[in-house]
Amino acid sequence: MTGTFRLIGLELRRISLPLVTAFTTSFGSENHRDILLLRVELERENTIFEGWGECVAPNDPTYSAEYVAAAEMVIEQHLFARLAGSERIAAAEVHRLLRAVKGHPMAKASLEMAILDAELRAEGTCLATHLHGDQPLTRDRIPAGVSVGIFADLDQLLAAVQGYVDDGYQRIKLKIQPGWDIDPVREVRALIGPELGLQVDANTAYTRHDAAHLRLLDEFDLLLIEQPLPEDDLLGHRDLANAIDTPICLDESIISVTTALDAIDIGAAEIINIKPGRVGGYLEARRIHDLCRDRGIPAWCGGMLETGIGRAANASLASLPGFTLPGDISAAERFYARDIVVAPITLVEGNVVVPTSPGLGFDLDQGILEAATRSTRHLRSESR
Ligand code: OSB
Ligand code: MG
Repeated sequence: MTGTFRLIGLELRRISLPLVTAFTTSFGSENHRDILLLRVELERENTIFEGWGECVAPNDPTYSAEYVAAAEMVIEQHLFARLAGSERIAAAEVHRLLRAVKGHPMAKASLEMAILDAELRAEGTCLATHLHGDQPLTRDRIPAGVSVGIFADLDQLLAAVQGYVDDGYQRIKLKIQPGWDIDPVREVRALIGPELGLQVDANTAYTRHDAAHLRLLDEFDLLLIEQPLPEDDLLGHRDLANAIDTPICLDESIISVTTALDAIDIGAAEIINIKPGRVGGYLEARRIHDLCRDRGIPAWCGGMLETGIGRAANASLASLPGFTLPGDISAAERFYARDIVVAPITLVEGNVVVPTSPGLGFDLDQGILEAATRSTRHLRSESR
């Protein structure tokens, strides 16, 4: 990356998008998303470069402590000034520049993302190429997986799963919780047959005392069980990994390359779900990818109901070779009737095409974006 950028402006834009169907997990249900988008303006030699980022912080603090209103506030009150005050800015520096502020990885990731988008657009490089570094790109498409929420009854679940199978998804992930686990998994396995990849995600809904119950899942040949126990219970996950055959995959517990290393070392993470927002950005996500690859730990790219901005970036990240399992990378229409980008991600024979255009790999549909916008705020660097 050549030249020196300065961060001179930031737009904080809140949009509202309805979900095509309510999405229910063990921690709650939502039927619309209130999303924070960022637009940065970087200046280099009197030219302005624009970049967009998406903050994946959800409406409520129920997946982790972060939520959209707090993310907007911490960016405005604490994060922006630390970047705007820097003589030169680069996406690769954002993690370090923001380290003094504890937590808020999703807010930090969205800033890094917007700056990365601007840099890559300025250089004419796509995110997949950038993330690969010296390594050659080995795939231009990645297998699509879908995350299926909890339903009021089994018939509705089976109808939804059948629809996704018909769409061509290559693996199905079912959300589970106590009272919605063994039977739904049995029925779905019977519906989809023995070949299609099937996995479950508990979003921390079980306890250390549930090992005997979770062992009942072993007969369904699942790819993995994701985050059965609370995020701080690494030893509980290790013990569970020893008690059941289904591989343990961590999501919420993995907040950095350090936690990933510890979880792998003690045997708490047999597989890792890598989500850029949860770990503070795409660059930390790549470091965790590299670690998993070096340690022979299967990894896959998670999702947070992203719009076309984050969905394009995730598809680019997921093209790295260490993502050996299908991710939660679905067509935009799985969540949104009308995405905010010009060419929403679709499925091509059960795959998602890796974006190749400069930046994160999307173009915004300005009309849709304006119609979805609920508020905008502008911050400017004080030295300008
Ligand atoms: O735990 O993976 C999760 C969505 C929101 C918050 C947490 C999770 C999820 C999903 C959906 O499972 C993933 C997606 O398809 O975007
Ligand atoms: Mg999860």
